[in-house]
Amino acid sequence: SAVQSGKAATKFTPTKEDYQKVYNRIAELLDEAGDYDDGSFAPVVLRLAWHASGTYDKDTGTGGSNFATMRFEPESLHGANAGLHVARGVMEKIKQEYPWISYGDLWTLGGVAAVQEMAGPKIPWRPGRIDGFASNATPDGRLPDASQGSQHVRDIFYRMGFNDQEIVALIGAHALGRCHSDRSGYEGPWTFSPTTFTNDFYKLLFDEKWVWKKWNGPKQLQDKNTGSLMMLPTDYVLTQDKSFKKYAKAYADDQNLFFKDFAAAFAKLLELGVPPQQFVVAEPWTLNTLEEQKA
Ligand code: ZEM
Repeated sequence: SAVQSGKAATKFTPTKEDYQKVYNRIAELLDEAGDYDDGSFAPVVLRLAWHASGTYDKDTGTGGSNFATMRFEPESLHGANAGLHVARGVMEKIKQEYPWISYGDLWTLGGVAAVQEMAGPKIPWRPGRIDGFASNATPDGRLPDASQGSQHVRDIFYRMGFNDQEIVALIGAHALGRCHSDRSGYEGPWTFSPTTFTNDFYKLLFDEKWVWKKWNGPKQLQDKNTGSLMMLPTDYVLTQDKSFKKYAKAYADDQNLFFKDFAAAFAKLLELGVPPQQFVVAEPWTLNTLEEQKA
């Protein structure tokens, strides 16, 4: 062995194929959700990738996906992260099988697999994040508050370095998953197909009539027609703010444009806070879906 011979052990250098293996294992586990929500862990795993990255502050260079600090308290207990223990638990199984991958790479790769396996666009991705410490965590309050208006949404996303077009594209992820009253306080899904990536979020925003839900919970909207869909106040802002509305309409009218713009903005989100020299390749990779790998 390396120890007996006195030589340093050779460090395992994973290749693109190794990351594809991890991707594949994530993709399998996303589907093994049984009765959980709509039968898939993909939406909550996508939300983990977003919350791990969305703490970034461009002025101080703090936060972002590099150190995976949500593993530690108090960040794991921040109100915005309620429920994400489910996603971290799924990811932990993968970490046990592939211990060489960093948590930051694993969680962001989870976001990539979630989008792609739910029939979304290809998300360019590359490894290089390192595991940090609790001391690398950012204070509470960096993620958006759904009860607020357009000024708050801009403050939060401009801090990460996004523009209005990218903000609107990113929030289109609300085609997926649902709100849980025991997590955020809000309740219900945004679309009728919460495990398929579509531009339905924007279509519904404009096509349905939205009314305030009459209940004891936080202020949220429901579709007048069926009452079974929801919008957060920050979602509705995309139809009220002139600049946001322009992009939201464009995405409602053009699915391909949404897919293209979402892929670019989400790939950018996943790299926030990672020093460029840490990435092991200059050009991000495109990993294949399970479907594409079927002979
Ligand atoms: Zn969300 N999001 N989000 N989001 N989000 C929830 C759920 C999901 C906001 C927000 O407060 C909430 C982005 C932007 C913003 C997803 C992805 C992305 C929930 C419900 C809330 C309250 C949580 C719960 O109760 O479980 C706000 C205010 C946002 C911006 C203004 C961006 C950007 C996302 C990805 C790119 C996803 C996939 C979910 C569904 C999670 C699940 O468990 O089903």
